[in-house]
Amino acid sequence: MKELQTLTDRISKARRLTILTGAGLSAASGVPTFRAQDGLWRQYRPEDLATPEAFARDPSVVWEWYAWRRGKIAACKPNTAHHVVAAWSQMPGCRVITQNVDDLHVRAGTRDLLRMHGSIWELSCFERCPAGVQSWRDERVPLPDMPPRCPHCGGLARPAVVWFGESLRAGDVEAAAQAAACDVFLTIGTSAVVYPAAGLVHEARRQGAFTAEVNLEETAASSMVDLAIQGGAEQILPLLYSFPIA
Ligand code: BV8
Repeated sequence: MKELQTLTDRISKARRLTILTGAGLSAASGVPTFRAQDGLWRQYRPEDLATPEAFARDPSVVWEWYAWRRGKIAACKPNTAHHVVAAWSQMPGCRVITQNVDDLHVRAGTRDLLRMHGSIWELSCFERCPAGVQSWRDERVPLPDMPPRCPHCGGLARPAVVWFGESLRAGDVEAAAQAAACDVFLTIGTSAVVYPAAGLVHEARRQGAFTAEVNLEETAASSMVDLAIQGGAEQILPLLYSFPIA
């Protein structure tokens, strides 16, 4: 396929390569995506559970959902797409930005990963007590006490993820915007509907980057990128990866 060769060349020649990933990157590992049918948990839409309002209303049901996802993710391992992204991340000038909270990129050894929406393996204090604002890592599955408590103030602990209606960490938005200034911007496995992440490919294009998308299907970004390749990331990425030219 000519497109594959074009993109392989662009990536291997890029001095500044920026990669944005979404739930589709982890689909082949068995992690449910948000929009696919199996994305629904019971009858809830993710947007209904991943909000501070939902947590304040019923922290137990929201924690049950995160515990269910932690259980699923704990049984998964990075797939070939994660390993190719990890290899690219070793290249000078490469930035990897993910919307995923599963940390499979971390487990694949991705260098300098920007986790825009946080990590499902980190908790923080919902009451925002001074010591509990800084998140702490807890990978225990199952979590011994549900809902978990803040070890500092005994108040409710929450998943240290960015919920809908919550602003991202200031530094992360900044870093993501800087990473959009690149030669090649590659968006992989995201439906491109959640902002500010979905705005990055537009920003990259505005700054003159060659923009490309790998996704199983058409997305909100497909019509505006220079090159859209339809297929599974776990199949396509190994074809795009050429050992770095010394
Ligand atoms: C904010 C963490 C300031 C939690 C997540 C501008 C316009 C419109 C709305 C807004 C806007 N600005 C802000 C908003 C509101 C909102 C938003 O964007 N709403 C959307 C729904 C319209 N944004 C926010 O609230 C953000 N905060 O802006 O703060 C502010 C506040 C209020 C008002 C104004 C400004 C915070 C957003 C972060 C929310 N947290 N996750 C958790 O995980 O529990 S978002 C979460 O959903 C994920 O992290 C991810 O970002 C998103 C899911 O999207 P994808 O990853 O793309 O997954 P999806 O399932 O949708 O698609 C999978 C894709 O993969 C599909 O295309 C499929 O075809 C493809 N695929 C499947 N298998 C494969 C594959 N591709 C390749 N290979 C395969 N094998």
